Amino acid sequence: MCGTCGCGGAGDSGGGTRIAVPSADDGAPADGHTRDHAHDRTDGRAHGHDHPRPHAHVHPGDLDRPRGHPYGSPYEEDGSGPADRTPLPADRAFPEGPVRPGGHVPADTAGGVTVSVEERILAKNEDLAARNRSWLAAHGIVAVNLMSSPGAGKTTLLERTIRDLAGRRPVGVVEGDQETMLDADRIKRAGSPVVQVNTGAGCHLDAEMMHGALTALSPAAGSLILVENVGNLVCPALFDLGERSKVVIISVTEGTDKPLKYPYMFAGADLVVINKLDLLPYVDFDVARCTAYARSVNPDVRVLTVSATTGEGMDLWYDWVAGQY
Ligand SMILES: Nc1nc2c(ncn2[C@@H]2O[C@H](COP(=O)(O)OP(=O)(O)OP(=O)(O)O)[C@@H](O)[C@H]2O)c(=O)[nH]1
Ligand SMILES: [Zn+2]
Ligand SMILES: [Zn+2]
Repeated sequence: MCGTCGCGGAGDSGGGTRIAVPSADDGAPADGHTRDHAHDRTDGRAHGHDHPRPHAHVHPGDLDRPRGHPYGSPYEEDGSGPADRTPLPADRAFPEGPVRPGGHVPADTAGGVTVSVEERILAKNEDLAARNRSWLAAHGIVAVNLMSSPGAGKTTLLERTIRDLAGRRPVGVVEGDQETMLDADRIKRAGSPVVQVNTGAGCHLDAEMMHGALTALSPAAGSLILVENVGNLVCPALFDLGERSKVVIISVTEGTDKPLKYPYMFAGADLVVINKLDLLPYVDFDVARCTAYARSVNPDVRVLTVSATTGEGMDLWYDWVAGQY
């Protein structure tokens, strides 16, 4: 369970995370069940145990891990990745590294230094995110983290983006959801390689999950990696994944005031996409005011208006993506 936001199965400790690739039966009915091989956590080892009350803990191996080579990853010692920038061979895949030996110690006593659990979890996440970021940069891969409340239209926007960008550049998708392969199945049907990260009770993706997903995806140099975070306007804002950019999607059915009510999410965004523009005539939503609210917490943020179902405004989104390279 994550000591930072209180959710289970994510962050530094506890079980529950599964990383899986949709099965080969392309176009199979989306039954909502996780298929193929799924692992508990990204290291492939079950790590379940109960605590009488929530507390975070660290694993000695995490503290001792050499800085230059994270947990048996595809990264090279200097974090740059293979020099030829080719996709990573499967036999160099991440999960078998020396991560997370058994046993644990309370976070606030490890090393004899008192550090708040939140600081420790976020510091560890930032370390892993930095490794993700340098590896992505070394391969010319741009990762964009899409965040929104549930149902704002992230997957719909991804489906259209995959279809519209087909042939222009390789696109891979990391799908974050608490349960099911539903979104991954949709993405696969749209034609893109996809890895599903099920966070169990967890309410956000973190840098370790991103690392596991990137390893499973093994993207080609120059790819665009679109990350669909867990539908949640709160916790994902805390966790850097090592992405190039953060995008918040808000739909016109959610209310004009969202940037004021969830300021951290909007303050950290590089782009705000206002979706479901086709529904504007039917709802009480003020685009100009919502934009002003977003800018009140993030003065320079770009704001685009789109309809992921009709395609209106999507060209501006593609222009923005192209500008990330
Ligand atoms: N009218 C309209 N409906 C949309 C638009 N984009 C998405 N939807 C609908 O909104 C609903 C939710 O869309 P999804 O793409 O699944 O939303 P999501 O953000 O991926 O949802 P979670 O993964 O659960 O967080 C679906 O019924 C979509 O068809 C849009 O631009 N206009
Ligand atoms: Zn949370
Ligand atoms: Zn979705």
